[in-house]
Amino acid sequence: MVHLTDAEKAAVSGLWGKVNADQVGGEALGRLLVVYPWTQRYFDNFGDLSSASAIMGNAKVKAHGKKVIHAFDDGLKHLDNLKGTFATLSELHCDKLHVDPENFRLLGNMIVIVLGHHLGKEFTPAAQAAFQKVVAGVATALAHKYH
Ligand code: HEG
Repeated sequence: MVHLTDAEKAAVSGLWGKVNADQVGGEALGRLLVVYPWTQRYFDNFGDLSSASAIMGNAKVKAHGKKVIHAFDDGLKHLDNLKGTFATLSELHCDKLHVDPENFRLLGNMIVIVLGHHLGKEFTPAAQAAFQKVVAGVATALAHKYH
């Protein structure tokens, strides 16, 4: 459960509207695969992941990042019911994909880093704090069915 103040909710949706979400998704997933290379094990059908530039330019990484960020975007619209919103995806990642839930936290932090990069000065400490709550809430919701 995440508790954002009204001001935090406004900051999150306002800033989210200023970024290219598809691009944020691709870059965040790409950075995850670069910085934590063991996460590549889940994407062995993605082709060339042999270097940072190969990963960041990989069309399958971009396409999958887009898919992931669309689900994340849906979560932003349901901040008061993240568990319900991610119930099916949690089951999929746990039962079928066997993704270690720690990776949800790692990806969430990558999303924050990419937002900081895209938004520059507008990504104030208060805005970052609000987004950290969101990514933590999404990670917890995705991990929910693991217990
Ligand atoms: Mg996951 C599939 C969302 C983190 C590995 N992920 C998917 C799909 C969605 C999604 C919407 C497609 C589901 C479908 O086809 O029905 N993923 C999603 C979110 C987040 C996340 C919202 C976190 C914010 N995923 C995540 C992480 C990993 C991972 C951290 C692994 C490190 N996801 C993964 C894999 C697939 C999906 C391996 C299947 C890819 C495929 O073969 O198409």
